Amino acid sequence: MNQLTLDFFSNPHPGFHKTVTIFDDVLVTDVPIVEIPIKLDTESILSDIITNGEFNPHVRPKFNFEKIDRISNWHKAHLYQTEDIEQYRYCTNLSEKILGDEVLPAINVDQKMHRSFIDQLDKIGLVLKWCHIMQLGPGGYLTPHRDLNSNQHPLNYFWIPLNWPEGSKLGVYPIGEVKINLGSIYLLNQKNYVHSVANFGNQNRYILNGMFKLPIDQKFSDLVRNNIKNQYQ
Ligand SMILES: O=C(O)CCC(=O)C(=O)O
Ligand SMILES: [Fe+2]
Repeated sequence: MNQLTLDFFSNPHPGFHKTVTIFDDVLVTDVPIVEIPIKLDTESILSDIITNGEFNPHVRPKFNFEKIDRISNWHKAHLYQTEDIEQYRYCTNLSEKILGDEVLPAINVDQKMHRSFIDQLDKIGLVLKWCHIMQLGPGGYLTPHRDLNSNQHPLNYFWIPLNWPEGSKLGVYPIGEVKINLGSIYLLNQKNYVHSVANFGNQNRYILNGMFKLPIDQKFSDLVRNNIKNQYQ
């Protein structure tokens, strides 16, 4: 584990004390993370994916200007990709395309795979735009970072734990370590708040992350609003 990540998880955080304005377009609301408890069957999602998914290690643990690795023991598989997403970000043939310095693994646009997750989302009126599964192995970590991007809906980014073996951690500044409940969807404002994950245990940890197609269903939007109120007001 690198020192920055160790410090992030061992030092106290100040807590989030700002007054929150909840917008009508609820995913524009600027809070660090919101838990949406909805009782997803994570076991069936995980077993479905583990049998179908093909994991690729991240090719660049460190960028040229950095002195320390930002990533360790972190692997990903593309799970779902709608055709309307910017094609340039991904490639269909690993050896063919290189974007910047990063080689991105093949995408799977087969919507028949991974039915468990897609069907469960369907029941609550949600449709995927894209989705990855992330495997974080023993000793793995992502150094505290923000994911700078042009997403106008900072809460349109889901992070869903599929298992949570002992020693797994998610931290978001300024809240600190997040208590994880399997079955919940976490909307993570990865754009505006520094966050980090680590695996201090000895088993693989799996999460799904991605974006929903907008606009989201009215019922889900109300659910998000209520949970922001409960968690921040
Ligand atoms: O938990 C993970 O594997 C990824 C966490 C993260 O940094 C992100 O989703 O932006
Ligand atoms: Fe991130």
